[in-house]
Amino acid sequence: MDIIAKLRDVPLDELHPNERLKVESDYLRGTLEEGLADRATGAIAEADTQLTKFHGFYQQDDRDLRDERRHQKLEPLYSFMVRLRLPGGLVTPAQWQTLDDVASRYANGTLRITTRQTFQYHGVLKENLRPHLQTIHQAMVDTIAACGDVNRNVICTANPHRSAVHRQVYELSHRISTRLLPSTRAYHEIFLGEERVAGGAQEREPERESKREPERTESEAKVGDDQEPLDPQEPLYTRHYLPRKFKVALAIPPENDVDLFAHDVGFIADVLKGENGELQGFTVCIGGGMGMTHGEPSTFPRLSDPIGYCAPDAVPAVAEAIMLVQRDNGNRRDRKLARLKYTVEDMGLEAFKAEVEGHLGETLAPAREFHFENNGDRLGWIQGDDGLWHYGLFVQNGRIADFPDGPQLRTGLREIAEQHDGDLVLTTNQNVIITQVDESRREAIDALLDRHRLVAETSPLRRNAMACVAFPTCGLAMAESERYLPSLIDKLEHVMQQAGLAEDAIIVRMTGCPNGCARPYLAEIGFVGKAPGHYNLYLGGGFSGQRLNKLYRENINEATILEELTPLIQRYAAEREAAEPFGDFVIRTGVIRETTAGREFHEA
Ligand code: SRM
Ligand code: SF4
Repeated sequence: MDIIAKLRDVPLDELHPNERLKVESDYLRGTLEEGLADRATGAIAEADTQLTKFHGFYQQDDRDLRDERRHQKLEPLYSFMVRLRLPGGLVTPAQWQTLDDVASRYANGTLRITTRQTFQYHGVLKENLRPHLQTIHQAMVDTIAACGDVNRNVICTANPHRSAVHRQVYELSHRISTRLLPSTRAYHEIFLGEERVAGGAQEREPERESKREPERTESEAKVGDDQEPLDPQEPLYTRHYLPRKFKVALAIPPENDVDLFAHDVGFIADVLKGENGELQGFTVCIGGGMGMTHGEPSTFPRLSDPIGYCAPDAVPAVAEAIMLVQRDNGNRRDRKLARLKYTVEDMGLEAFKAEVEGHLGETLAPAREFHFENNGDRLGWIQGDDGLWHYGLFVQNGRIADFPDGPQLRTGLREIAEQHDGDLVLTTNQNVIITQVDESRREAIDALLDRHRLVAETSPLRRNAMACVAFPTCGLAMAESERYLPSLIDKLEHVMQQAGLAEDAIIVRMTGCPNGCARPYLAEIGFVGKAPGHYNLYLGGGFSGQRLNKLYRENINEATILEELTPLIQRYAAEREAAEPFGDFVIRTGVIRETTAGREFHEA
């Protein structure tokens, strides 16, 4: 039964309050026009703060200044975080320059690469929102559906220029993203000044899709195209939209840079072995997700399960069918239990799959085997199939800024974008790849990297570490993350060095709360904020993102973290088997029990 039929007789009051907000928002318009015009406050109406997410931005306030401003009887220092929709993370050099300009003109002077392969801006004042969105629109970039209860930025194994298969997979990320966009014109009307037409939904601007987003193919006709739409203004989502966010990833083995199993939907490329490799199809996985709530065992991270296999051309339709099953079956009463992973747990994998196949009108072929080797990025120079070179540049925690006495990342990358005509590609490990460098130009790029100190001597430990944003902008942070992890890594590097492991990699990830934005439950060593200066320590994730970790110590400070980890790292150095990753070692030696299913995550 579809969502409209399902909810016809359910009073909105019985659902989560956000459900009423969506339904009564006039397709995501709310009172945003009025709120933006109100100069008496830096904020917008409370209800509208939920709607802006669907348009790609969040109201925040500077948490470092919260108390001081309260004492001064001032309203919090409101500003907005703006997140781009950038499927596959590709930015042309011209776009890079615009996006960089915007960081100074309308935001806090930095760009932040996110764990979903896009940019975020922080500190955008209300009056700068429209100019910000209008400027990036000129560069063919938008923020539509970057947050909210819709399909989010679609991520894929980085760098379409590496091989023909990478290109095909990248194009699919665009096709999924385009196909699953909401139809409402609210964004265009409110932020870009488009006139509202009767009904409020219309065809998307063709010009915006022609340059970056491949056309829909015949076989991509929408599910139910031949039927009367449930809701003519919002045919796919209806005015109810989804119960919760929805995330899609595509990976090309043996690389699992996207952490394929962490997302609601994952497509694993099946590539025919051979000189040039040929894309055969995709194994389809559903039901991944990271977020949980401390002290609520009904919430847990979960890895996705394979449900079948499909041809490359069928991928967008399969993603849509999965989204429709989630739309109609996801929990709309409790947002903590509303993600697809819980719908899968409630319905059972087979029943969920059967509904997907019902939408598709055909059964999925059996899932095929796949093999992942790592979930990091390939940093430094690598050569693509066409002979061009690509440079993977490490960006600590994704923050592109000019650091005093450190790398001049903004200036350096800006200069590269000005002088080089290849694309720049963001990765889901918060790094950037300078692509399509001809052999003859490598020296020039190396010189720029050197001049701006972009390539510091970093340990494998640091290069494989990742932190979420947390303080001062994230309203949900319980502890520091991006601002703290580098100094903890300094200390852990020392421990690694003392143990003779200076050249070894262990996947370390930190988040400021249990929501899991840096996918910490996949780390070999995961830190999850509990309170200021205190973290839960998780151990035993897989080196290729294939296994969840488990709680080892709760609510510990830095001194205890080092006390706990030092002997374990020393023991790892002394007792590990050849090429045994740290996560496997702690399980083999009984330090921690293996987590084999998300619902068992909390079991000791
Ligand atoms: Fe996230 C909420 C930052 C990737 C799970 N996330 C937030 C918010 C918007 C806080 C809020 O709701 O007020 C954070 C804004 C912080 C700030 O100041 O910028 C935030 N999430 C991020 C980013 C920027 C982390 C980063 O350091 O890169 C990532 C942006 C991704 C993007 O470009 O779209 C980010 N968030 C993730 C991921 C990783 C992923 O998707 O691969 C996850 C775990 C995967 C998953 O979804 O299960 C993730 N974020 C969450 C959750 C928990 C969701 C859940 O259903 O369990 C929240 C809280 C919520 O939605 O209620 C959240
Ligand atoms: Fe904020 Fe928590 Fe996400 Fe970190 S994990 S960015 S603290 S919501």
